[in-house]
Amino acid sequence: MKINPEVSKALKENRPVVALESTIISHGMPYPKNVETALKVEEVIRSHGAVPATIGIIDGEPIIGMTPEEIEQFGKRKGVLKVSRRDLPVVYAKKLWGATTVATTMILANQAGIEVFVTGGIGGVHRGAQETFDISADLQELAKTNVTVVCAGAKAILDLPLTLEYLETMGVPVLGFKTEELPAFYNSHSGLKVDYKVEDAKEMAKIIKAKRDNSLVGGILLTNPIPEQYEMKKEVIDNAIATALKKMDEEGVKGKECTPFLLKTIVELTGGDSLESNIKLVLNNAAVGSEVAKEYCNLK
Ligand code: PSU
Ligand code: MN
Repeated sequence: MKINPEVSKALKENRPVVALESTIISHGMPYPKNVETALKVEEVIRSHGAVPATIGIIDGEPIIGMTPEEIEQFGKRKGVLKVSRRDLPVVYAKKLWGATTVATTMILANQAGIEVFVTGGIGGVHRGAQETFDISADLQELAKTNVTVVCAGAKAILDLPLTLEYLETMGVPVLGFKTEELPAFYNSHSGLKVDYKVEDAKEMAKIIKAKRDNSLVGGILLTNPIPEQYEMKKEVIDNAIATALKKMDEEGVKGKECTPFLLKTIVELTGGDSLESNIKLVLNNAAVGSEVAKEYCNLK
């Protein structure tokens, strides 16, 4: 893998590094907002004294800490594959371009020695998974890879109660940053409880350290609610999700296309409002993730 010199220097000196995924750029948001957001997220991380490492695969080589030019390429280039765990060997061998999902970003971050990863939302158990078996590989990865993922919960395109059950079975701690409620991505209320509330970044760092010190293999999910002023109205977003799910069914969209299709359709249906909320929550997660990474370095 190719580790950006700034990133490897920070890792050697025990300074905070925050990993970022690239599927959110290539498949999660439209151009050019995807690139603008990816660069802004990096800026927020820097402003908190941490080093960003956006992760992706170029010509079969994992890149840990992309340049702005590379991020631009992931934002607009056609044919960048959405790469989850099962795709990795093929993408490496065939020397393809691959955008990393939460699962794959965790794998590569872990191999590079980065322990904190910030994104918008994770994949989960899809609605109707009882029949389709559509459960994101992100959940299995959280069970086995030592990376803390900071996100705004999982969005209601998924079955949130089943996602929580799955994570419990897999032994993944699901924590709420200053909240007891699982945030629902576009708004902070899901009506579901997280396992534990975390008071601040320092406490979160202690939890990560306790997991590592006691050889408890696997990730941690830190959910961080979208700031109130950027929330979407529940009925607006619920309607958009319902319409998007119906459209997905009618058009026969399946497998790895589901999440990108739903995200794109919801942006269209809300006239771009959902995209604005999505951007704001990622920036907010970047701030929290950076603080957690900093506190964790202080403990190490
Ligand atoms: N949720 C979002 N935005 C995203 C994704 C999820 O709000 O961009 C992406 C992430 O990369 C996540 C992936 O890992 O979708 C999950 O896809 P799947 O359900 O196919 O595993
Ligand atoms: Mn899936």
